[in-house]
Amino acid sequence: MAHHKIVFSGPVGAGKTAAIAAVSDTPPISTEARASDSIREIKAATTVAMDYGLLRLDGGEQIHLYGTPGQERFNFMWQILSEGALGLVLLVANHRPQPLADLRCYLDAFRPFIDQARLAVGVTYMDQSAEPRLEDYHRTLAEAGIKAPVFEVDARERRDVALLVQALLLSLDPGVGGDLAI
Ligand SMILES: Nc1nc2c(ncn2[C@@H]2O[C@H](COP(=O)(O)OP(=O)(O)O)[C@@H](O)[C@H]2O)c(=O)[nH]1
Ligand SMILES: [Mg+2]
Repeated sequence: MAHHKIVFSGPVGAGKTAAIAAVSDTPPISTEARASDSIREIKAATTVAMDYGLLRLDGGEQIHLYGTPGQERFNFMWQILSEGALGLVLLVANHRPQPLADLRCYLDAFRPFIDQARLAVGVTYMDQSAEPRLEDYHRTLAEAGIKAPVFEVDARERRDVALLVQALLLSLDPGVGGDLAI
C-alpha cells in the first residue's frame, strides 16, 4: 500500500493544528505546550514539535500529514519534517497584520523544497478579514515565480481542508490522489 506525506506549515495561529485535526481519519497527535514569550498573546498553547494526522484515500493510499511548529526558533524541524514529502500546504491567516509578508517569508524558507515538490496555499480567517484578497495572494506567488493553487479555507472545516489537500494531490503525478471522501 502506498504511503505519502504532506507537510502543513505557516505562522503561529494560522490553523495548522486545527486543519490536521479536521481532516485526519485517525485521532490527530499534537505536541502542544504552554506558549512562551510573545506567542502567548496569540494563544495559550502552541505546537512545539509537530502535528500528525492520517488521511485515507479511496484507493487505499494513506497520506501522512505533518504540521510544523510555527515559531521561528523551531525552524530546524521544518527541514526534518519535509524530508521525502510530496508537497507543502502553506496556511496563512488573513487577519494578521501582514499576511502577504507572511506568505513571502514561508515561500523563502521552503524555497528549496517548493522547487522540487508541490505547493498549495490556504488562506484562513477570511471570515474575520476579507483583505487581502485571493488575487493578492496569486500576485505574490507570481512575483516569486511560483505557481500554486490558492483557496479560502476555514481550518476547522474538514471539507475546506480536504479540498486543499485534494488540489495538492491533483497537481501531483497521476498515480497518487485517489478520491478523498469530502
Ligand atoms: N475564525 C477562524 N478561526 C480559525 C480559522 N482557522 C483556524 N481557526 C482557529 O484558529 C486557532 C489557531 O489554530 P491552530 O490550528 O492552533 O493554529 P497553528 O498555530 O497554525 O497550529 C484555533 O482556535 C482554530 O480553531 C478560520 O478560518 N477562522
Ligand atoms: Mg499548532
